[in-house]
Amino acid sequence: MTARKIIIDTDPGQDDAVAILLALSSPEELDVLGVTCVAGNVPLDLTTKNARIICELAGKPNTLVFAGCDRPLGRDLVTAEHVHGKTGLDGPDLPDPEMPLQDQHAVDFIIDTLRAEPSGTVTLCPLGPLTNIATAFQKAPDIVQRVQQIVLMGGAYFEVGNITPTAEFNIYVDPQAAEITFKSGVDIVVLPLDVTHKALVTAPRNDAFRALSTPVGIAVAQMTDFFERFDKEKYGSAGAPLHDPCVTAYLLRPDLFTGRRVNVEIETISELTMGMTVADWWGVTDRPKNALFIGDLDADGFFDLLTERLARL
Ligand SMILES: [Ca+2]
Repeated sequence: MTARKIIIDTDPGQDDAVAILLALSSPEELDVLGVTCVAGNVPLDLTTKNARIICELAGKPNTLVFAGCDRPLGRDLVTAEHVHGKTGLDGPDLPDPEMPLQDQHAVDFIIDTLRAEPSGTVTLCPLGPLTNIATAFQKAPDIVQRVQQIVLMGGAYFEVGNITPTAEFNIYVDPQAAEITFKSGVDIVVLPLDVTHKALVTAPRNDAFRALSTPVGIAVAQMTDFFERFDKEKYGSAGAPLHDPCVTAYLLRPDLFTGRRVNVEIETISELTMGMTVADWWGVTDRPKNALFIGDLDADGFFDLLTERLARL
């Protein structure tokens, strides 16, 4: 089996960090061609720094990390320090990165890679606002049909919103980019809040990370400890939802997830519901089905996979 080629597009973020660690721990299955950073949870200068901190934590300093778009296509940047802390990676005390940021712009890396690799062999894995992806599609429309699949964290339907009453953060930050992506015709798998809110880091699950007693295991436990404070106050839930690692876990073990092929449209006009992912879960329209919208996962299987793989780093 050859490893599946992926580009991780990300705004780290503690949960992005765990998603990246899971990918880098699984080289037999996933070939991380590059990590492209975008402004989102925190501004771009911090997401590019955090991505490199995580690659070094994973012992993979040769990973290619690129800086992308520093603001959404048509709106002011909204960030989420209230969730992720001032640095975006609050929790563990990790050293500043020594590995370089690549000179090339993330959008050009995405374009060049999709043109250079055989058509249909590169999967895009967005974990933040979709600005880099949409910009690449607009700048080089020829690459759209070359994308194997987009597997993204974003949106919500039954769980509605986490940044507004109706919108999930990644989609809300750049709804125009989300609309371009969802209308692109690429095969899309969506990991929305409906499933990520079932991937909860309970105390025993976090103890399992800590018990790895490795720098990675301890850092992940510290990150989720920090992240958890916000969610427990807000939702009273049993622990922090690990949103972005659902994307990597889906690539490794799609059998852990269930969903439904539906039409998903993005609200880009109404300020009241801006960035809402309008998913036709019940099939009440004849709009074309453009996404596999995931609704459930085997949470124990997910955490077993995560713990087993993180132990490899
Ligand atoms: Ca993210």
